[in-house]
Order: sequence, then structure tokens, then C-alpha cells
Amino acid sequence: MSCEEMYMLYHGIMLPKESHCGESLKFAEEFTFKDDDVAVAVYPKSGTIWMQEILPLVLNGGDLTPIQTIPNWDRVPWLEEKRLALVVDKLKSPRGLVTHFPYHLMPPSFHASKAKVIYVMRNPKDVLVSSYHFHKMAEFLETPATLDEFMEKFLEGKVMFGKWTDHVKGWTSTDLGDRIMHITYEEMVQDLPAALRRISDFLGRNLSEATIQKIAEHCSFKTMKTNNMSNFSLVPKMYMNSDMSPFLRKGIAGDWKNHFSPEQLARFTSVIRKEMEGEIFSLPWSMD
Ligand code: PPS
Repeated sequence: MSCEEMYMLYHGIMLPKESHCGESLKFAEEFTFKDDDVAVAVYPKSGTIWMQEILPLVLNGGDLTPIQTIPNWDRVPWLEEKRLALVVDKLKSPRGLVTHFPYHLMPPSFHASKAKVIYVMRNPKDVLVSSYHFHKMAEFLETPATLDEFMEKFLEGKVMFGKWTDHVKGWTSTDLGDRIMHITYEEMVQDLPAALRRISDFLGRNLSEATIQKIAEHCSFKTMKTNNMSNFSLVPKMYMNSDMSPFLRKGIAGDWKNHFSPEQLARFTSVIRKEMEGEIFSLPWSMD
């Protein structure tokens, strides 16, 4: 399949046609957010599926039913994807939604509502590596020839949802005040119970330590890898070929060190640094 056949352009960003179309984007634009909705905004490969596991558990006091009976894409659907229109009426409040949209594409009703949003950010070097492997296994995305070639596309924003730096800049300079919480993938890897306590406090849930520990256990990489409702094993191999690379691949921070050459590191770092020049917000990772 050619690139034109695989992707559509929406406000200048590339979206895979497999999961997005004009109707799904119109549905997102006209979507009515409720005040008690919780959105998770996240650049692809930064912790989306992880939050689709965490959010229902935190919102429902640790009840495992949703994560054991509903596939992640219907449990906490993507705002912009085709599935939302099919499942929206089945979602129970408080509803959880995920989105890869940059901030400026969030629909008017999101701004008019009091819905909260959690922005998850991951070291872009690991985002790149995770995305590179994902592009090899996802048959609906362009297969990268080499890491070098994919890195150039990533840095230019010629990948789904555009430039990583634009996404981060938009979501770290919002006017949402206390409606937004920022968290990093690395923070979650380092101490998941502590991250869950922060999320629970932000959402006004008063979870006991026993519930926090229970959620942490069910949202560990190891447990999620065996959860057929979350590990994409329900998706036919012609769409996602886990023989090439499993969706839940490594789940660690710093895998870029196993992939980047010194030249690639220098190139990546200099572009990201330049893009972030003049930003008040500074990245929480060393770029070296
Ligand atoms: S997507 O396609 O945008 O929805 O992908 P996304 O879910 O955002 O990112 C996939 C990466 O998140 C890792 N992941 C986890 N890491 C640690 N612990 C848990 N529980 C977990 N769940 C998902 C997943 O393994 C992908 O990262 P890599 O580095 O490829 O392993």
C-alpha cells in the first residue's frame, strides 16, 4: 500500500486511515464532553494503553470488571477514532477517553466543560524506538526501512499525529489551570503506586493503600502482557503482527540506548534542543 493510501491529512497532520476517517473526525469535533469526563492526552507510544488500564480502575475504586471484560479500545476509546461513535452510548460515567490530538485540535465542548485531562509524556528517544517497532508490526502503517530513515520522518513530523515537540509544547502551555495534570511515563515506570496516588488525588478519588497496590499489580507490564483485553491479541495478525514485535514490547525507560548510534544521538538531540529553544517549559530528561 502506498503512503497516500495509508494516511489522510487532518489540519496538516497525518492520521492512519485504518482507524480514522472524515466522519470520525467530525464526530470528535462535535463530541459533547461532560463535566465528569476524564481525558488522557498522549503522543503515540507514550503510555496510552497503560492509561486505558489505569483510568477505569482508579475511577471505579479498583473494580477489575472493565479491564477483564472490555477491550481497551472500547473501554477507554480514542476521541478521534472510528470506534467512538459505535461505543459512546455504552460508556458509563465517569467516562474515560484517550486522545492523541494536539491541544489546539481539542473540540469546543472540551474547553467549555470542566472535564479533567491527564497529559502523559515520554522521553522522545524511547517514543521513537517504540514507534519504530510498532511501525514494523502494524500493517496499516508505513514500514520503516531503517532507524535512520524513520528518525528523519519523526523529527520532521512526517509520522502520525505530527511532530512530538509540537504536541508537547501545546499540551504544556494550556490555559486549563487545575483541570490538567502532567505525568511522565518514566515516573510511572519508576514508582507506579506513587504515580497512581497522584492520579487518584487529581481525580478526587480517595483510594486506600490496599486499592492502590491492587491497581499497581494489575497495571504492571507483566500482568498487562497477559491480559487479552489489553495486549491486542484479539486483533488479527493481518493488522498487527505480534511475530514482528509484540505491542507490549519492553515497557522500560532507556531502551533508546540499545538502538541509537552516537551519530543518531547527536542528530536527535540537536534537533529536539533547537525545537525547544525559547520554551519556558524544560524537558524532564537529559537529552544527552
Ligand atoms: S499507542 O499505539 O500510541 O497506543 O501506544 P502506547 O500505548 O501509547 O505506547 C506503547 C508503549 O507503552 C508500553 N506500555 C507499558 N510500559 C510499562 N508498563 C506498562 N504496564 C505498559 N503498558 C504499555 C508499551 O510496552 C510500549 O512501549 P515499548 O517501549 O514499545 O515497550
